[in-house]
Formats: sequence, structure tokens, C-alpha cells
Amino acid sequence: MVSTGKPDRVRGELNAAGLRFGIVVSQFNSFITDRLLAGALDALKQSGAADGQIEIVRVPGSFEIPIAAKKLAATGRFDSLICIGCVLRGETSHYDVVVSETARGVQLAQLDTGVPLIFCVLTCDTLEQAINRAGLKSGNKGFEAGLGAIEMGQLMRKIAKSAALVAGIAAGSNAAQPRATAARTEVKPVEVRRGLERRARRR
Ligand code: INI
Repeated sequence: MVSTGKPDRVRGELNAAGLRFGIVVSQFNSFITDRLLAGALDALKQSGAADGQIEIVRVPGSFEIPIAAKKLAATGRFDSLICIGCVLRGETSHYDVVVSETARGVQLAQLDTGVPLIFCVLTCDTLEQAINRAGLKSGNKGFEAGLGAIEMGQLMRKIAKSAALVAGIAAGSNAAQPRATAARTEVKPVEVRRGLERRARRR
């Protein structure tokens, strides 16, 4: 590659062809999460994904998203996953616990597995705010998550490809060394044997 002196910009294209997606959907506040799911599917399909490229898994609440997402990511079947949930602030501190543990769990799962997990868990004070973010006034966050899943899936493939290329080049230059070593160890016993044979004939 010829260097232009400018930093390389590596981005994933918004093309879902050939990518495999998993979607984990919380059933809690399904009135909202179903709309987010519809938005995510819309983004994937508009970008070229067929039904067979998408797997949908449902969990009881947002708190259960991380374990399901991690298990799915660990199968190696997906380029990226979308985590959909909606947590509404109530009177208790349960909201804070569910929000922070869900976010923490999803982040840990993507770092542990190396599979991008797009965080599409709405955390709102009111149902009205959630409705607005699920397609009414502020767009559909599920649609944005769908685009994020495509971009990250493509980006991961690009990074893996360039890493494999670099590893291949490195293996190519190192490969000469073990072969040479192997050749030396193969030749040596023959030379030693011939020397011994010559010496035996002289006697
Ligand atoms: N789960 C949600 O996804 N949203 C909520 O608003 C919510 N509230 O408010 O409690 C919620 N709770 C359930 C939680 O996610 C678990 O399913 C439950 O605690 C069992 O582990």
C-alpha cells in the first residue's frame, strides 16, 4: 500500500449482504421493544439483509439481555448483535440497578466475545419519552441500532481481514527459518553416517 501521508480511514459500509445478525429483545415494555425491533428489521432489510440472515431471541427483561447476547455471540454464528430493551424509571431504585447492570453486562459481553453488541436499550423517565424514541417524534432508535449493527459487522470483517493479511506476511517471512532448521537437522545425520562409513572403509 502506498502511503499518502494521511491517516487511513477504515469504516464498515452500510451493506448487510452476507452478514449474519442476532437480535435479543426484552419482553418487558414490549409495547416499546416491539417497535424498536420493527425499526431494526427495517434498517437491516433496507440494507439488503434477508430473513435467513437474522435470528431473533426473546428474554423476559433487559436484565437478561447480557447473558443471552453473550451466549449467542459465543456461538460464532453472528457478525453483530442488537440488544433491544426499554427501562422506565419507577418509584424505586430498581431502575438504576437494571440500567447499569444491563449496560455493564452488554459491554462486558462484547469485549469478552469480540462480537459487536449494539446497545438499543431505552432508558427513559416516562412512557411518553420512550414512545417518542421508538418511532414517534425522535426517530426510531431501533433503526439506528440496525445501521450500527451493519457498520460494526462490516468493520470487524475488515479488521479481521487486514489482521490475517499481516499475520500471513509475518508467517511467510518466519516460515523460511523453521524449514532451514529442519533441512539442517535432516542433512546432519546423513553426513555423519557417510563420514562414519568412509572411516570404516579406510580401516
Ligand atoms: N425490565 C425492563 O426491561 N424494563 C423495566 O422498566 C423494568 N422495570 O422497571 O423493572 C425491568 N425489570 C425486569 C428486569 O429486567 C428483570 O427481568 C427481572 O428483574 C428478573 O431478573
